[in-house]
Amino acid sequence: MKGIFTALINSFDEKGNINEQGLREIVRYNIDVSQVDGLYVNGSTGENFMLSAEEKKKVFKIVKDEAGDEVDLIAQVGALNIFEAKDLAAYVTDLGYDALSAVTPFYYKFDFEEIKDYYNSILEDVDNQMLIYSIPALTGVNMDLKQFGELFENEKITGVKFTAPDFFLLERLRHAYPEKLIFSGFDEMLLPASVYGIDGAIGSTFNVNGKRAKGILKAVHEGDLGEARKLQKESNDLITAILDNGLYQTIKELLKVKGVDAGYCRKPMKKPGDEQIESAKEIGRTLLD
Ligand code: NGF
Repeated sequence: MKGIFTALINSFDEKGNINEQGLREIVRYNIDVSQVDGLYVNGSTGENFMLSAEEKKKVFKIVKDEAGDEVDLIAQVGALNIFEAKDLAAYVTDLGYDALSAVTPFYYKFDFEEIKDYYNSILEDVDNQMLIYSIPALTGVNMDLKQFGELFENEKITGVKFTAPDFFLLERLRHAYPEKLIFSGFDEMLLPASVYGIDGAIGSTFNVNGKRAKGILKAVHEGDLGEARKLQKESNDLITAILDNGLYQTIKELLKVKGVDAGYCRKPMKKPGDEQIESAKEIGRTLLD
C-alpha cells in the first residue's frame, strides 16, 4: 500500500440520510478521474463520528461494492465503544478491506497502557493489518517515538497515519521504523513529508486535488523539487481557499462542480449558504486543476 489515498468524503441527502448513489459517484470520481491509489473510508472526512454503527457498515459495504479491487481500501474502524470497533474490524475484514485504521481513543484521558490495550484488543480476533490514526490536534493524544515503538511491537500494526505538523517526530519515526508504513495526513505539508520518505498520504482535499497530490509525490521521487514546489503552491492556494470557505461543505460543492452528487453534510454541520456556494464555484473556476 503506497501513494495517494483519498480520505473519502460522504454524501448525505437534505435530511441527513446516506445518499448511496452520491457516495458511489464520489468513489468513481476518485478512481476514474483523479486516479488515486487508494481510499480511506469512514475517517474524519467521512463524518464518521456522526454515524451509527449500522451506517458505518453501510458505507463500508457500498464503497467496497463500487471500488472492488481497483484500488487499496483502508477502513477506519476506531470507536470509543471497543465492542463496536472490534465488530467493524471483523466486518470490513470479511468484506475484503486491505487494512484497518483506528483513531487513538479520545475524549477521556486514556493513559498509554489503555491506548495500547485498545489497539491490541481490536486486532486480537482479526486477520488484518492496522494503521494507527494519530491526529493529536483533534484527539489531544500525543504519542512519542518510544510509544509508537511499543505499539509497533504488535506485528499486525504495520504503520501510522501521521496527521501532525511535527517533522522532527516524523523523521525519527521514518529512521527508526523503515519497515513500517507512514502516511502523512496534512495535505498542505505533503511536499516536506515526502522528502522525509513517507510511503504515501491520506487527505480530505485529495477528493478534488488527487492529481496534483500524485504529482507532488512523483516529482519528489524523481528529485524534481522545482515541480514539487510548484504543485504544492497550487495545492496550498486551493487548500487555503477551501479552509477559508468551510472544509467539508466546500469539498462537496467542488465535487458538484465536477458533476458528482456529493450532497450535504450531516447535522450539526451546516448546509452551505448562498455566498458559500458562490465562493465554492469561484474556487472551482480558478483553483482546480
Ligand atoms: O480534516 C482533517 C482534520 N485532516 C485531514 C485528514 O488528515 C483527515 C486533512 O486532509 C483524514 O484523513 C480523515 O478523514 O480521517 C486536512 O483536511 C487537510 O490537510 C486540510 O487541512 O485536521
